Amino acid sequence: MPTNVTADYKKAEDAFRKARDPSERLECLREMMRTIPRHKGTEHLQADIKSRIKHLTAELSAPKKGGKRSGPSHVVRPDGAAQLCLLGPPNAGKSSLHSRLTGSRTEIGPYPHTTHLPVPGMHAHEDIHFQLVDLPPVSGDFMEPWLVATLNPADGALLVIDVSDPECLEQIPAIMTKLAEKKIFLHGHWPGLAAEAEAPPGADDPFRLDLPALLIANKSDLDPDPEEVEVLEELLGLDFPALTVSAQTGEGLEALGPFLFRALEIVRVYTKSPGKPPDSDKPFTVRRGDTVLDVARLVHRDLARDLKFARMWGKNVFDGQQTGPEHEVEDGDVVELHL
Ligand SMILES: Nc1nc2c(ncn2[C@@H]2O[C@H](COP(=O)(O)OP(=O)(O)O)[C@@H](O)[C@H]2O)c(=O)[nH]1
Ligand SMILES: [Mg+2]
Repeated sequence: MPTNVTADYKKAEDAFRKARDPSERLECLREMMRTIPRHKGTEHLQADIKSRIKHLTAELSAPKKGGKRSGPSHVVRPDGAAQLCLLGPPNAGKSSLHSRLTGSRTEIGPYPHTTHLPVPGMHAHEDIHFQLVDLPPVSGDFMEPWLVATLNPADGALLVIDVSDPECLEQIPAIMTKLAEKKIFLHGHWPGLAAEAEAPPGADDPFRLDLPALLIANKSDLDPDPEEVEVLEELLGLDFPALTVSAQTGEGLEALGPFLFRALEIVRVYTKSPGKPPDSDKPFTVRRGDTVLDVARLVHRDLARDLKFARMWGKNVFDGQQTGPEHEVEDGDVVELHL
């Protein structure tokens, strides 16, 4: 990134990095375009911003089919505790996994390229859900141009391979190269398992996307060697955490929810109204390090603005303890917000 940009531009860029909602991201891009200093050193960046505005605008104004669809077609609004995208070569079993894990009816076929659009679905883990997005395959030859916009809001990637197919040794590096051409980089550094893999380099480029990835070695029913995935990772030089599963038999799939919960450091918080029992069936989810104020923001924007203090019940507080907005929440905390 050019160094001689203004404070206003930097502010817009920071907001862009943090924004997850597609329309919010578009707003930020417009602000970046408005505030970027116009000189030779920023020409590349200006062009990049312009093309992203164009694409995102097109996505957000996608035509409504039969008057039913109201959102964008290729950008899936994040929902649940986290959003994970299924990446991988054709026929690896992405759609089969998606269908088994979320109960979706995404198209499954013994021939490649059955899936044409992102398909969201919710995977239940205890009392929360993870949003899994089924995607068309990526290969060395082809990647849907809109995939970049789709991957942007994701919290992580599930890289699915067919362990019984030796071709995955060529497919994985080809996929990584294809993604890198679009500034998308997969790494094994999940926040909750930070010590186990190398961290991605701190990026200056606002459009670079570093996504933590979990390798899903699918079709274990066809290749029952439990060491296979370790051998593959060794050969590929990958340090991603891995799960060996079978979408067909269901073997290994029960480990996904607990993995995501731990790796993404999900924290569940239950809200309550004064004098009433907590809403124990539907927690709000934040991440380790997040505060009472972050919870308030999820409940309602205005609430965050007017929040004075909270009363809390949980592991690190005594029953009914009064805490400030900056108090860090723990998994299982009950919070009563006071304005
Ligand atoms: N034996 C076996 N076959 C599978 C498994 N998962 C998927 N398949 C088959 O592999 C083919 C491709 O599956 P699909 O889910 O469409 O793959 P995608 O292209 O990655 O979405 C289909 O014929 C599936 O029935 C598995 O775990 N074991
Ligand atoms: Mg598919």
